[in-house]
Amino acid sequence: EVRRLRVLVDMDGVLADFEGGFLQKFRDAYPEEPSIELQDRRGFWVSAQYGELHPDLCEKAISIWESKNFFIDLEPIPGAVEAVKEMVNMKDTDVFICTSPIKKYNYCPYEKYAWVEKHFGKEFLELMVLTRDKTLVAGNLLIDDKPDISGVELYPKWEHILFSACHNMHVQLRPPKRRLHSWADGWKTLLDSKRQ
Ligand code: BVP
Repeated sequence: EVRRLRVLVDMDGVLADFEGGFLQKFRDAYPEEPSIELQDRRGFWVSAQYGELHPDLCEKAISIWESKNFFIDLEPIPGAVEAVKEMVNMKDTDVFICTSPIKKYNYCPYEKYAWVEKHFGKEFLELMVLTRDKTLVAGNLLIDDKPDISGVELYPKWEHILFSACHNMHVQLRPPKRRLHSWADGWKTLLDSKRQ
């Protein structure tokens, strides 16, 4: 008898380059406004840090990811597509793509599906889990760039692995919390550490 390993993989910041796509489209839309270099990003919420720069910039930032084609145009994170394609073919391994859509639903949920079809193929649409509360989803691992993941379930089934991103580089992890530094980091070893 083999216990299968279930891996939940986040989309924005882990598969799709939300930060890079945002910065490029923000600068194109608001060339006269100041912006934040990726190396200077701090905190998960882009809108919060832009709002600290100037109060008007919070809603200008939000207007970027609420626009049509923002999510579909995101570039893949280096190595992500190759890694996840390999992961789904691994023995005794189930993979799901677990992502929180924004509340303005006009484009985001549709474009998240379209993005997965574009970069992975139709079969991967089967793996999509869209939820605003990831604590409800049961899995052994959740690979996600958001440092604090909470919801109504106080004891989520998964171990959260923090995927490194520009905004979380300086976050000090509370042991025994672990990081995956990139898709070139040892993700197979990480998976093996959870198998029994
Ligand atoms: O769809 C993304 C964009 C949005 O939150 C979602 C994060 O999803 P997960 O990566 O957790 O699955 N988002 C929203 C804001 C501000 C809203 Br006001 C933000 O600053 N950053 C951000 O990613």
